[in-house]
Amino acid sequence: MTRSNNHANNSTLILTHGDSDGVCSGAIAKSAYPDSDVYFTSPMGILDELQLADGYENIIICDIAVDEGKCVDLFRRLEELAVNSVITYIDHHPLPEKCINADWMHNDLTVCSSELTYKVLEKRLDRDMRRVAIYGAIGDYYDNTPSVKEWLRDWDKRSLFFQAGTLIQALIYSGRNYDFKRKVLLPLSHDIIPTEIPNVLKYAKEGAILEENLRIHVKSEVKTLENLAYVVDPNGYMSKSAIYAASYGGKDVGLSAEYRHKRRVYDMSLRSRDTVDLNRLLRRVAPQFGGSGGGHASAAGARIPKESFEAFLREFDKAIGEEKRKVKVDENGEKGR
Ligand SMILES: [Mn+2]
Repeated sequence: MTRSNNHANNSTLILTHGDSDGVCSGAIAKSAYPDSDVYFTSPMGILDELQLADGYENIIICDIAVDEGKCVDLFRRLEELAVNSVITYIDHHPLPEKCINADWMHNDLTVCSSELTYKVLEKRLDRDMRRVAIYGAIGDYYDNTPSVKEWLRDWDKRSLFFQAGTLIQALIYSGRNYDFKRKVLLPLSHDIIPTEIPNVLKYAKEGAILEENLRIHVKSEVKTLENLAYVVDPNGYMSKSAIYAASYGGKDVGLSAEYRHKRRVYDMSLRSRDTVDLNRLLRRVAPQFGGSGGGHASAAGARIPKESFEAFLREFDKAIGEEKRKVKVDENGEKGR
């Protein structure tokens, strides 16, 4: 993260994630608290950011997963800050078991962080900011929730999807260009349509070309196991490669893996198009191979040491098969009743 000024006169601090759901959550929070400083951070960086949080009346954190290894220190620091500040922690990632739900924690696994941010801060928001929440929902694949479906009826969804897709593609293309993200977040907090924000259309177009080349590459390079389709070193967006691996491999789960020479590990991104809960499976299987993994049910990530990569793929493939059989048995049981 980059912090240009040690906080000036603003009374609110907003810390959010740099992906599209995070940018939209941050924009909604900034719309509710215009006199705020906004910074982008991550589950690994959040504790460092909070070192500089003293003196703010309000501290709002959006879309930052609570890391298993850091949660005790993180909760201790937030309780310390809560003596003098109002803390609002808005997130939709699973909470580590050892961290109990504090009263400043708004955690809901069933909706995206943008939807949750809108709902938590609704009293201070213009109703039209729902549109920004929908952009964030689409960005995180959480646009099938009851509220988002209802909110969508207020808009021409063709135009809204054009704006959302353009915004999301541009933000993905911008990668770690946090300066650009900040320049998007501010107009978004005023509900300016993405196509009117400088460079958004240009970046979206560049991103679309990269994605198209990637799609064609994955189409020819995809490999399949029984339940899993995967691509290694696709040299492009990891999550999109996982999606195209699943579709061209004709499997319910797609995986893209990239070798990291320095650490001698494979970093991977996974997508499920089925009922398979990737978060649960990865948390169980990855540690068996000296790695780690988790995330959401339908979108997750993992890191596995180089020497166990092949064995991990085979075991994970088997685990998906078992999971699917279990789901089938449950469904049949239901019908039988
Ligand atoms: Mn999110």
